[in-house]
Amino acid sequence: MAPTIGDYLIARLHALGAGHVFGIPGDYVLGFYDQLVASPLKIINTCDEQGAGFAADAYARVRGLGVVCVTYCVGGLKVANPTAEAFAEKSPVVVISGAPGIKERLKDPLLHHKVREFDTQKKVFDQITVASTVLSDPQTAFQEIDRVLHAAVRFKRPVYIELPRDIIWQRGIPHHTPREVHESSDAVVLRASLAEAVARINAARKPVILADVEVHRFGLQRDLLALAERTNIPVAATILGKSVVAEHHPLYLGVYEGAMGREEVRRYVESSDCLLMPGFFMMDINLGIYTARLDPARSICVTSENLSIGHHNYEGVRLKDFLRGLVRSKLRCRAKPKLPRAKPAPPFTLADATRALTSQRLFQRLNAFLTVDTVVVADIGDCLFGAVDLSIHRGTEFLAAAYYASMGFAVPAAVGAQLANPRRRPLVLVGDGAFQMTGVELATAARNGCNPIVVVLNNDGFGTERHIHDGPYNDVAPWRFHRLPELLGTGRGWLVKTEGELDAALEEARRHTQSFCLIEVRLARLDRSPALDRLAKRLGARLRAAK
Ligand SMILES: Cc1ncc(C[n+]2csc(CCOP(=O)(O)OP(=O)(O)O)c2C)c(N)n1
Ligand SMILES: [Mg+2]
Repeated sequence: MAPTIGDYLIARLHALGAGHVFGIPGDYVLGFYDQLVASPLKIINTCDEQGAGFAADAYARVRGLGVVCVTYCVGGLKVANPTAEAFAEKSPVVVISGAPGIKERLKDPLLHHKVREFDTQKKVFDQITVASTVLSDPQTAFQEIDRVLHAAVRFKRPVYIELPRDIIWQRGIPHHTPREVHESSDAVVLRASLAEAVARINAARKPVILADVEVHRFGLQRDLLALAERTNIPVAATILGKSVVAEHHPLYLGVYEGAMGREEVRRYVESSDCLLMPGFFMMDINLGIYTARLDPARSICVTSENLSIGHHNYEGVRLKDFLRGLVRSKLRCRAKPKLPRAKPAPPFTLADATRALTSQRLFQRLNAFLTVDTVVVADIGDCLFGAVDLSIHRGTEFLAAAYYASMGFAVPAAVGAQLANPRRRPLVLVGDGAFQMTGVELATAARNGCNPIVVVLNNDGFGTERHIHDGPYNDVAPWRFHRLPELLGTGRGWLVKTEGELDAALEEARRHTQSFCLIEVRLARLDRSPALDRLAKRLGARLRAAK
């Protein structure tokens, strides 16, 4: 007998690597929640659907597929923002929404949660996913599930599956086997593109690899490393690609972000006569808010969507085939390049324990705190700018929504990241403003045995915005963040104002592994990290020069 549609969906999600489903139920999806309870997938109830969306996004980045399951419109539309983020930053999240049954829709009644038409929510998700479906017909439901899930995995972008509540118990067609889709490159075009790329790279005096987000999403870190090590071509990463290469690797140059980043990295990358840019997207953040000077004529840009070498475009070449093809090609091995090394972070010494903390000293101390088991999860704000200078030990250990830049990502994302890989303990960096949006998801962390260390950078409001343009709208209510454990009945909190207090709190937090730790760090209102300072100064200088 064929499985029910709900069970088939669950089986496919599980087969594709998902072990958890984030969300909040409602009457339109309760039946499917019952099917989930009886399945190998574990339900993670969050405090709010937006938190579930961010958690699923982080889970997908770490594990390859994330799932969020919510009720119709009131839940679904709250997940629209994290889904938009997953789309913009290439994260394969499956959004499952319950919905009124097909039979209930006859005569177009006004059922609760309906906005305008029955397909209003579906239309919204059509804009922010790569594939979407309403499972309205048992005859086609299995194929539809296959089609949509394949798109998530193929394009590393979110998809939407709507489950009318009367469909989940119905059975699909018998003897259905999921379609395995293997897409391969056009062999002739692949050969021609590799020939041109190899010739360019071999002829180049100073080739550089600039690796971005898709290397991580398509799991090509090892291939990238093999390419670099075979040829001794140095590797820089974008902010979105930060940590695709272990940052202690001898061929690692640093984060490239135009004028926003370290000057030596900028100069090295921009003076390259052959830039290989795997998985690179020309977004303003990667381009250092358009301060980047990258010449397309000297670039080899390859993504899951297209391939261009100089001004030549090649159709039908897959990113993986191209990168692996390069590794197998006759690329010449060069002498080890002399790289402009970042000055090693000065060992953190506590000269004066009573000195008031600054953002600069905070990040110096945090740099010394990282281990190979840490995953850094940064929110938007000065915590992200400061985090760019942290030195991440192994691959895949830095998570941030640096491009879409929605505040409130970090705390729920830490829950998703830790459930996806329980061997890593998250270090969450989040501003006071962003924490007020989703920090309550620490309750979800506690409930599910997660133990992130959360550093709240409390600078009394929207600090980043104060540096751009200040006004009373950048103030936030003063919370006693460190007392959240009292409310939640678990976790530990510290309020730190001095270097000595920070030092002690971090060491205690390292030892306190049984629940979450929340370290509220008081900073001066207009304090800023060295990275944000660099950005402000460089942009200021450029603006003056342009006058
Ligand atoms: C959801 C959302 N709302 C508004 C913004 C605009 N925004 C960008 S940074 C910022 C201030 C962040 O404040 P906080 O979290 O305290 O960090 P800080 O800048 O003080 O370091 C705001 C409001 C945003 N990026 N995302
Ligand atoms: Mg702030």
